[in-house]
Amino acid sequence: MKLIMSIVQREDADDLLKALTDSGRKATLVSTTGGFLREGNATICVGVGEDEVHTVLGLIKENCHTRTRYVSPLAPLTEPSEFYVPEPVEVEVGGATVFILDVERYENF
Ligand code: 2BA
Repeated sequence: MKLIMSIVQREDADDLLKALTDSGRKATLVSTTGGFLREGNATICVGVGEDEVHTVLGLIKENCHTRTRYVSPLAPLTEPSEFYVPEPVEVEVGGATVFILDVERYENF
């Protein structure tokens, strides 16, 4: 068995959860925050058999989209802050960051 942990944007989480549950799979949504942007994102955990990994990855790809965010960098410590005009930096986020872990044991009481 594998645990698929998929970090996705909040905007895509509902569609992905619906696709997973419509396909008869169980899923858990955990509200998370990205370390770089410090924006809310969503981590969706799905426990599946090894033969289902490919299908679940397909659902993730179909439902999670790449988006552009603009981040204002912090003033560098070496420059006096009154002369520093931050230029927003373009950052491309997503579709999804996926970790696939081996499950040693699974119980569902
Ligand atoms: P964040 O950490 O908020 O990162 C959002 C986006 O900012 C990233 O998109 C990436 O394009 C950019 N980014 C991240 N760190 C950067 C850095 N040090 N310098 C420049 N740009 C940077 P994604 O790569 O699609 O990641 C989306 C979210 O997935 C991340 O949100 C984080 O929550 C998670 N994530 C990505 N890679 C991860 C990893 N190796 N381990 C744990 N979580 C990860």
